[in-house]
Amino acid sequence: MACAGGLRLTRTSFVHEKSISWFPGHMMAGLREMRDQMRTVDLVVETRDARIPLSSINRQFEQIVGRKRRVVVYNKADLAPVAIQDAVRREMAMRDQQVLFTDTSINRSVKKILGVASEIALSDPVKYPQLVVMVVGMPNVGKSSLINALRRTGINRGKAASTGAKPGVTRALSSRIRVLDTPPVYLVDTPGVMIPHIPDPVAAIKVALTGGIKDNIADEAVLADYLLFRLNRLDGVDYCSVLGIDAPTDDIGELLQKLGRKIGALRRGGELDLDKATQHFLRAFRTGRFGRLCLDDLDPQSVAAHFQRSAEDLPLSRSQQAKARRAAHRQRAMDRARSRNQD
Ligand SMILES: Nc1nc2c(ncn2[C@@H]2O[C@H](COP(=O)(O)OP(=O)(O)O)[C@@H](O)[C@H]2O)c(=O)[nH]1
Ligand SMILES: [Mg+2]
Repeated sequence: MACAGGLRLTRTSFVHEKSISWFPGHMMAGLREMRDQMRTVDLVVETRDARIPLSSINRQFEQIVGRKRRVVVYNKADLAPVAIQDAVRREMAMRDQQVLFTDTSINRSVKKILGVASEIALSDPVKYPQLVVMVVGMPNVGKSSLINALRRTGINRGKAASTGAKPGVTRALSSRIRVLDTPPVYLVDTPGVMIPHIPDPVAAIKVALTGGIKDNIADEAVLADYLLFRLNRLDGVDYCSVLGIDAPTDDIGELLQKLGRKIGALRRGGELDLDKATQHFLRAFRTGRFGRLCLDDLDPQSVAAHFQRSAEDLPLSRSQQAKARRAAHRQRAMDRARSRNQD
């Protein structure tokens, strides 16, 4: 139970049918370019979000990476419970994935990646006069921050890749960025790539909650509703104290009313601004104010079910890709119309 006060949970499951699609042209182009450049790459760093160890896996990278060496980096480890690390390591090792956990603000944690890269480079200096590492992952997992952190740690140099709190900051592959002198290691930054169609709508909600999907594409009311559902099922999360409300609830309408009053979110005329309350609630989660949280279930059955489901979701055919592109095009047109109306 989340807060003191004996909340009786009214919901036992979260049902949401509609998945979120966000696959703009720069992702398609980025994916193509990654595939083209893969020939010259020696190691792939596949970056995921430690708060959603399963939902931040994008199977499209499997096809691109092929048999190249890969290390999986779970970034933003500072926002996820330390206790999940063993389970994630174990489950991924069963699937032949070597896993590291990082927080880009801590040199010691990113240094482990340089360790893996140097080991490969030093194992065969003739084959690897310089080692090229490509950093891939979903939007906003921290790829560019990781590259900057590696450069800071490896050669004590400043930022080379631009970063941002919103997804979609990096839109094209970067040129090679030096991160280590001996042995010489270079990194390539890439744009974040979403799964064109996420088969599980709740997984899409989790990606959006952790900031992987552009704001106006996901329905924030649904994100907030799921967040509350999840918080109520996590032990030891006292969201009432964090938000300054008196009692827990399983009703998102009630929570937003209370929160809106608490933070004084009012429209002109005195009416409660529930959109503002929603954004406040989502921001509290995204900035880690509810403590370290993981949104995926990591017991062996749930992990197996996740991999099973994504294996059944076959790669997109050409016509599906075209459909995803058209959907993204329509979405952009709608976004433009919406922002014109707001002006
Ligand atoms: N808490 C936390 N935030 C991070 C970490 N790494 C990156 N970020 C933040 O996540 C956001 C996205 O980072 P960015 O590097 O642009 O992600 P990219 O889209 O994958 O290149 C930025 O606001 C970063 O400051 C981390 O290890 N911990
Ligand atoms: Mg980036």
